Amino acid sequence: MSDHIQVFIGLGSNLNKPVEQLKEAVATLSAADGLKGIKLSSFYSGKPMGPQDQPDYVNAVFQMETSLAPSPLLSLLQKIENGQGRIRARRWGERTLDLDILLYGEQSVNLPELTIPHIGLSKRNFVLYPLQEISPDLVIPQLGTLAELVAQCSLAELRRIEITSSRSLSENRDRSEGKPF
Ligand code: A4P
Ligand code: MG
Repeated sequence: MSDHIQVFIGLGSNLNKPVEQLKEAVATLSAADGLKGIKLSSFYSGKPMGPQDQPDYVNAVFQMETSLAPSPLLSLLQKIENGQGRIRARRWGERTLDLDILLYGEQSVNLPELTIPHIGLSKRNFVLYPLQEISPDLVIPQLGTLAELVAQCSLAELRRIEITSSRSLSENRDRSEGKPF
């Protein structure tokens, strides 16, 4: 892939078998044109941020390389969300799949439809802890080091629920003929 940019995609689900939703999204992302999987965090389960009358969430972070510009990448993620039955009902409400662009290289993006770094990144344990697992030395544009942000963010009830391999996905892919999972 030419002109790779390193991106971190946040994945979240709390409907219709969340672990399966995340696995399906990882497979779709890995196979998409213009994206290449590098490292996937473990899956984490946690209480919902926002309305409490919804199921617990499963979250993960996927480090990828992309040749897509930020807006086309967002469009692709929204297409994948819709493909997995995403319905937008209420803000911070339940969803089969949420895909957020957490970081896009070292760039800051401020467009009407897209803010990078993702606006909630600095305060969300379900983003910071998976990020720390796969890329502990990250420095986040405008926000400082990941280590500082993690130190200020409680783990609360976040727990790791499924250990996924942190080997590079391309190694996995070599072993499984193009299918990382
Ligand atoms: N948008 C702007 N910047 C970005 C970005 N960097 N990545 C815009 C992705 N989208 C971005 O998002 C609304 C709009 O944000 C998009 O149309 C896009 O143009 P949405 O996914 O349609 O709606 P939403 O997700 O309900 O709103 P919001 O404010 O993005 O919510 P979040 O931040 O996604 O949070 N609790 C736990 N434990 N775990 C979770 O994952 N997720 C949410 C939703 C609530 N509670 C949660 C979790
Ligand atoms: Mg979202």
